[in-house]
Amino acid sequence: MLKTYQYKDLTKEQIQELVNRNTDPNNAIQDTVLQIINEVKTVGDAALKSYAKQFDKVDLEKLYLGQEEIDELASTISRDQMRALEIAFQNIYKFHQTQLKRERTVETMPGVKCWREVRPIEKVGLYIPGGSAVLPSTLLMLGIPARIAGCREIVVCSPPQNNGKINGFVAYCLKLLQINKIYLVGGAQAVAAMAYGTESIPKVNKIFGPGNQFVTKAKSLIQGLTDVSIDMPAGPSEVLVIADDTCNPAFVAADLLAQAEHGIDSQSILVCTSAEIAKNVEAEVEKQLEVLPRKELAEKAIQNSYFVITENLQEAMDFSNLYAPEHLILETDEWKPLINKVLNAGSVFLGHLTPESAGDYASGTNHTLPTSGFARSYSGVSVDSFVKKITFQHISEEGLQQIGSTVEILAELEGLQAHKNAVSIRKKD
Ligand code: HSO
Ligand code: ZN
Repeated sequence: MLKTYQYKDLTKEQIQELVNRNTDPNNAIQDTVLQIINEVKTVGDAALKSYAKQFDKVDLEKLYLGQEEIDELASTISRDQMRALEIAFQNIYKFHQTQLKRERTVETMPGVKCWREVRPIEKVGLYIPGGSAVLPSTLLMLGIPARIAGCREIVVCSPPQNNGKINGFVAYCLKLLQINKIYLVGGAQAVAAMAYGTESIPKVNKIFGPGNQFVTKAKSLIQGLTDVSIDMPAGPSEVLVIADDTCNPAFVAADLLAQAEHGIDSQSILVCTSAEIAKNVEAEVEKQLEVLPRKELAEKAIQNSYFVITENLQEAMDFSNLYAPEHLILETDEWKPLINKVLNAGSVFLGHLTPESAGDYASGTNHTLPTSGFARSYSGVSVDSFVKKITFQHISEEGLQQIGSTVEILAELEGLQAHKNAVSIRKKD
């Protein structure tokens, strides 16, 4: 069922093809999304209501739920579920809290002091998907670093259920985050609304969150069209597992399927140093797949996935670094020496007892990560994503003496006389 390649038989071009995962090569989605963006920009709330009718099959009188409605929905979930969300909240909070560090002031020359100060991005927009699976965990992964950063306004958009509400788990997460409003808007129209602002929905400075291909396309388009930035281009979710003969094939199969059940365009790659183990993993995949409620989705994603057999772990790492996976799981006893060899990956899971699911929900790390090869150049979401770092400097009299002639000479060689004067006039004073 699964395509299997021998690493040593692959040419450079074939490897390139295997690691390439552009899901919209012909920009097929772009036209629709541009139309939606334009409609929201010009018509505002009325356009959002008509999209809710068209896509979410619901007539909305108002485009948000307030504190009372959120409280009521949150109270419908069980004690155990509340407790699990609270533990996840605490662990994610603990891990992210350490990311806010004050840097020291550097005196580059006597009297020339430079430093950076951290300031929150004032208004942020969080998109919480609600398509084939509602992901309250994503609200925690975005809301917690936004709170720690100190963002003044946190706008949350999520598509409404067809009763015009949101699910109780999302509502409970809003309460944990002390956010008292949620906008009932999904898809590309939510991104457009937060980028331009409408009568109901505030315009923000930066938009975060995963979504389907329409949401992702809208995020990259508004980045070019407006002054609003985005967290990262994020495509369908993916995992790459590296396994050797110390692995438990049933664990490996479970991890591949956990990824596959996200959606038909997800990818689960196994890079294995033993063809025999790979066969066992494949048998386990088939067995475990049979009883999954989301079997149909997972099966399609598995068809879109493949195995690579390598001679050793070094080759496996070489392939992984070329692929640059969103999630990398190292299911080998030898995971420690591999850490330094990881060059491109969003988030890494070490050893046999560290499933990706732990990081998806509750261990503390963020699950909003670069996909589609963007792990070559982007980091996952963290508190850093919600702040700016502003540089400051102060030059004293001594400092001006120290640095003055250097600046004057450099200004002169660039032919910028006014730059030189800005120093000379002070030196004379
Ligand atoms: N694996 C997804 C996150 C997620 N999984 C949410 C379950 N819920 C992207 O990292
Ligand atoms: Zn997941």
